[in-house]
Amino acid sequence: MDAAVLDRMEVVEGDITTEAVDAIVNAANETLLGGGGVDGAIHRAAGPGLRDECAKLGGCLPGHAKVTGAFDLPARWVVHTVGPVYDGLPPDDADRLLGAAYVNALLAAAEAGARSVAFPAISTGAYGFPQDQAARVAILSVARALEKEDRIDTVRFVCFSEDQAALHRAAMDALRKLS
Ligand code: AR6
Repeated sequence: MDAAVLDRMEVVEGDITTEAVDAIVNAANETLLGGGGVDGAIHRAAGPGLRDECAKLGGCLPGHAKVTGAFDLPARWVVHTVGPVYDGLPPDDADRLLGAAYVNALLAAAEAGARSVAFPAISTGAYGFPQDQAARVAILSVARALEKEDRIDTVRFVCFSEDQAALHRAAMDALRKLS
């Protein structure tokens, strides 16, 4: 791992709907028609135009990502991805699908023209992914993707609690020690 990659990643605690980055990532469901958690918060803050655009996308499979405008949000784009539902999956499959959600969201953002991207902790709410395991997958998969993706300058992990932020920082520290 190239340590310079970690300098392009930061962890903050906050509400992702207020992030003035180029693209925010939404932890959506396969319908892309809205829901609770961060998905609900993003749709409420973006306004009804977001649901109208999402309705034209034909849904999204777990691990994949689709881009829309951001309407009333401060960001320019919303990248909708779908994480895995943790229960019932072998842990390796869950990790692989969660990693794919992060990487494909990052690539979709880069493809749209974003240079800064903010992620919530995908799958760690309604989809039941253990917080520590999800933080390790998030940090490792994004770091590996950034090594190959120079269109993205910065990735911000917007955590919704102090504990979640601490787990993401610990995962960053563990990677830094390996680099
Ligand atoms: N900013 C940042 N993080 C947030 C915010 C916010 N405003 N609100 C919640 N979180 P979840 P999932 C955190 O359940 O597990 C939806 O109904 C939250 O604390 O939003 O991927 C979708 O429609 C948690 O750590 O997403 C799907 O049906 C994290 O965001 C389903 O939930 C993710 O929790 C997706 O489940």
